[in-house]
Amino acid sequence: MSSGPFIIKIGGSTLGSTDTTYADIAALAAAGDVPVVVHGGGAEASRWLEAMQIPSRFERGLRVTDERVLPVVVAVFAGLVNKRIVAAIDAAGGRAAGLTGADARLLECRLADPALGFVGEPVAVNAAPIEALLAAGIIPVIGPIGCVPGEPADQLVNVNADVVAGNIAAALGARRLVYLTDVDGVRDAAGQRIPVLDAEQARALIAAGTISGGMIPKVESCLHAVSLGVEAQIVDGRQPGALRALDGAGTLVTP
Ligand code: X2W
Repeated sequence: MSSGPFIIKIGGSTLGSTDTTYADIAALAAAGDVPVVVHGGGAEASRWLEAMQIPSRFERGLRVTDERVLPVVVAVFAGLVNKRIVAAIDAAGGRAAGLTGADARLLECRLADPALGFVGEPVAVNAAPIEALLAAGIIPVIGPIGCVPGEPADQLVNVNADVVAGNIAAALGARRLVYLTDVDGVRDAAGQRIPVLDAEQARALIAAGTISGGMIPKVESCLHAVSLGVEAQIVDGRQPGALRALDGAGTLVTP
């Protein structure tokens, strides 16, 4: 098992609810558990796009990001959502600072698929900005924007936040990766929560369509991380104290 940081992914649909996530993150940092936060904000982006009369379209859980969508998702993820989380952790007694994958080329990407537009698929993680913040005792809060290196400027791209979290956990040699989401874990075909899910069973459930939509990138990112020795778990972030009661909660993914 790795001994590195604790990656906590906060999903858009659990953002802004009255849970205890931010206080728990501040407490983890105070206890020396080295939290690194990765956030989404897909629901918030969809609200802003709707207000601007730009329709949202997803393929296999990924937002089709054309030249009208891109500036909105950059503004919402790197700006509004990121700063709200930083402010909430600060108010809970932690010290947090925001980054995205475009800062110091933290997350270098290539274009995932021409049909998806400006959607990035990570190819490299440059962990230096995260390590610099951690060395200063600051909690990094990372938004799901990546960069495709180029001239005259790197191309900003939209990256699924679950994929960002998995790649950062793998690159940092994280101890633990927890996805806080708005369901109580991965469900089987009968709708029952699966407490422990191994790679073979996960792949079969994806192939059968039982694991679908936004759960696919979560489970695939967990499988990637666990293959590198990270402990990965998907839990219900709406529960107060979710980060303090991880044993037996949600779905633990195993190799
Ligand atoms: C996502 C990034 C945000 C995200 C999007 O635009 O919705 C892609 O799909 P949640 O809250 O974790 O769903 N990007 C490419 O993943 O947010």
